[in-house]
Amino acid sequence: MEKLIKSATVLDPHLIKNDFPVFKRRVNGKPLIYLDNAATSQKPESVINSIDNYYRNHNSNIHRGVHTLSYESTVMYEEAHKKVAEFIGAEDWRNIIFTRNATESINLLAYGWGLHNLKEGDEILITIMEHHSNIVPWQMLRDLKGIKINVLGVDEKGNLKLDDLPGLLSERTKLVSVIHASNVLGTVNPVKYITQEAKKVGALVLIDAAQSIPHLSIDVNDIGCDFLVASGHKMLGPTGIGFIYGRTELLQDMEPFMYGGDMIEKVTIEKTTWNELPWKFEAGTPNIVGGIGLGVAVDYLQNIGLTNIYNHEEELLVYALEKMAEYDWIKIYGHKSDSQSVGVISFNIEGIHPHDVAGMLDEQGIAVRSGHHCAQPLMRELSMDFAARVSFYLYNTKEEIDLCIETLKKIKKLFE
Ligand code: C6P
Repeated sequence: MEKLIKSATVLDPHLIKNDFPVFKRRVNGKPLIYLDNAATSQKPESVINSIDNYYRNHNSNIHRGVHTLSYESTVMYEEAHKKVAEFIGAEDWRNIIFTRNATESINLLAYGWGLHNLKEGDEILITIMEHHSNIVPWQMLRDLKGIKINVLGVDEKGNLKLDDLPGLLSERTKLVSVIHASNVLGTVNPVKYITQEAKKVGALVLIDAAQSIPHLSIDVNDIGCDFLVASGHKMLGPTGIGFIYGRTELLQDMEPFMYGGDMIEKVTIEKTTWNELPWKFEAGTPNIVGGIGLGVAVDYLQNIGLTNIYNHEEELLVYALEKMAEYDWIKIYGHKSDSQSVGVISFNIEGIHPHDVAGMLDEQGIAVRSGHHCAQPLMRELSMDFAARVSFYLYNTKEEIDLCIETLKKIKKLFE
């Protein structure tokens, strides 16, 4: 509640809503209030049109033919890699590998890098804040290779216990894999500092940017990380597309994750050599239209400006936290310090199961998530099994937050 709005917003969410066709529909007879953006974002008309346009006018396989459509598809798909590279400050588009999502990206790194580079006694450092997708693949490696997983904890304010960091790092640490923004608490972790500390012991650094990249300007060179992963669907793009950024030398040294068509240079029955980056890691016919749609989503975000988006969400976050704090029957998790946060608030209402809260909000057209948010170790640490969660994006308004809180008040009354 100590958060302060640092800058005035210059973004009009009412105008932005016009770009998103889904807001024309009603849910349970009410205008849709979409507060489940951490699960997935809505899609602007331009992204939807790009998918429609691709299938109507360009549909063809990439890298497979000399005909016009194949050439156009190939150029469009490569162009999308370039847009993502530029978006995160990567020096070369070949450092961007398209995957299905952040989960597949981390698995690709666990198999492609971890399986071949880690040995018994090596250590990986994660945090208790991680999404399951940044825990379970490393457990697979722990069981296969005999590596150890160390875990950095959180304090009662919802921040990482950074004082413990040096004690958890040693020359045995080969990878630090850390969530940038928590999908439960909203906390934005100081990944540049963590990277600097990891580098002191020679560890590689992987950033899970699934919840940060839709809201914050990211520069992989400024952070200094070796790998960064994200999902397109949380940043206005289609589902089924995500990416990995990796440093060139590391990607070149890594083994492929999937084997088959397009990832090869030359195949004989005895031996195969690999294609150049990024195709070495994009086996088979990829999600071409998904990649193109993601490129258009990046255009949209850049047009609005990440600073404007962040400032708007910060204003919504401060507003919502202040309003929710007026009711002592709402328990909010995290947000107890002035450290940076994205617009995510997990909460519980005394005596009411969060699934009931989410269900009754839905009756009023208000979409929120309830559950364990795929972060069970963090939930356990915070002494909760489930929570309801609101999460904001560029099209949300203060009026929507008011309506959500008014509905929470009605739900509370009903249960009394
Ligand atoms: N979190 C949420 O509602 P995928 O499912 O692969 O697109 O994203 C996985 C993922 C990885 N890291 C973080 C920090 C995430 O928040 C997520 C997805 C969603 O919180 C779905 S569980």
